[in-house]
Amino acid sequence: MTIGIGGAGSKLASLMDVDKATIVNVSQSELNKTAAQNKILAVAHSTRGQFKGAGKNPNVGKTAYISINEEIYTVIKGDIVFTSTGGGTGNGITSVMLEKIASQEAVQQNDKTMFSFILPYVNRESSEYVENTIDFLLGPASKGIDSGNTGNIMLFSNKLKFEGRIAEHDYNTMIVSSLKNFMVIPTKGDELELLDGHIDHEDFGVYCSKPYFNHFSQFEYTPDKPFAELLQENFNALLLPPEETIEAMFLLEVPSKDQTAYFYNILDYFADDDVKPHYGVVLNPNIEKPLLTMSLLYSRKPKELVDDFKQMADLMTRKKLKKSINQFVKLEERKMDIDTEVRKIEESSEQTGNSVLDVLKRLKKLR
Ligand SMILES: Nc1nc2c(ncn2[C@@H]2O[C@H](COP(=O)(O)OP(=O)(O)OP(=O)(O)O)[C@@H](O)[C@H]2O)c(=O)[nH]1
Ligand SMILES: [Mg+2]
Repeated sequence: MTIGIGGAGSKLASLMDVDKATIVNVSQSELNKTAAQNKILAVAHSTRGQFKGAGKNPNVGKTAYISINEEIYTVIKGDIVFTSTGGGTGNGITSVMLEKIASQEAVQQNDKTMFSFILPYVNRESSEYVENTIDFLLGPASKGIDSGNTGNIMLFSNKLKFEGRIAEHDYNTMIVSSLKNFMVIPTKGDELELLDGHIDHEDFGVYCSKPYFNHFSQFEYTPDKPFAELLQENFNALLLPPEETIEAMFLLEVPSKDQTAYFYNILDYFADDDVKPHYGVVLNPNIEKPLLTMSLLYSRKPKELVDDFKQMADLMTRKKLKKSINQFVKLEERKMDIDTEVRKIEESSEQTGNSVLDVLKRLKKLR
């Protein structure tokens, strides 16, 4: 079963699993818009109508979590949760959920939940989405991962959506098909003639229950190119690029049995880093060229990602600060150079180790 929380999460869950998806929102009208088997309304404020969203405020989602705590916690066990990290509903509800998961002593392998996060594209999306994302990644997401109690985490990004000017529904379809290509690995192992290795449902379940980031992609395999190059060229543009691989899994489908031995090339590539992938090679007479479905697990914290987000957030804050100084200070009288003022604040924040963003928050220049 698939669970979608908030606007983006619900649309993706519904596409992934139209027959059995559960969607959660604080807004009845948003719930009405998306088809799903099971709909859960989280109550944010008892006195307010249930037709508004969280208005990009994760605290609304966090408060609303209490109303669905028991129900949702049972529903997500062993399943996949989709949520964006930028909005208020998905971020807020999932934050509390992750804190709760992190506080458990140990979660059994079968009960581990996989998470698909949809990250905003910094260059085009609002600063609230970006700030919420930074808080989410550094806080509850990190806690959840560090506890070892989550399953795989998929970091989808809206970068390609904006850069490629792709319509929302089409982009969601791309995300879902790419995830399905990975999830179908053990079923293909059942249905197609096995030529070497094997990934059964149990192996696959164990792999998915590991608390690491999962980067998967699917591409034509050719022995003509070094595998390192081929893999690099075929990273999944819907996901953030992976860091150093600690575990891997692949399914190689070949149209002809004499291509079976290709898989040794892939094992050789990983052996350099002492990674021994789980693999299966199957005969698929319906394809023309060998097809590889590859998954890489990596554990490093997405620090670069957060740094990226922070840099952009600081840049936006600098712009806001310029605007606000322009508004409130009579430049003619004080002959103040805005750039110097901004720099001063930046320098003082560097000395104290705080970002411009933090300093401004303290100065109440921001929300
Ligand atoms: N890929 C994709 N991203 C989406 C979609 N809908 C919203 N987003 C992104 O998700 C973020 C906004 O989060 P939503 O899921 O709309 O927000 P929410 O969780 O419902 O929270 P509130 O609306 O604030 O109550 C932004 O980064 C949007 O670009 C979608 O259908 N597909
Ligand atoms: Mg919403």
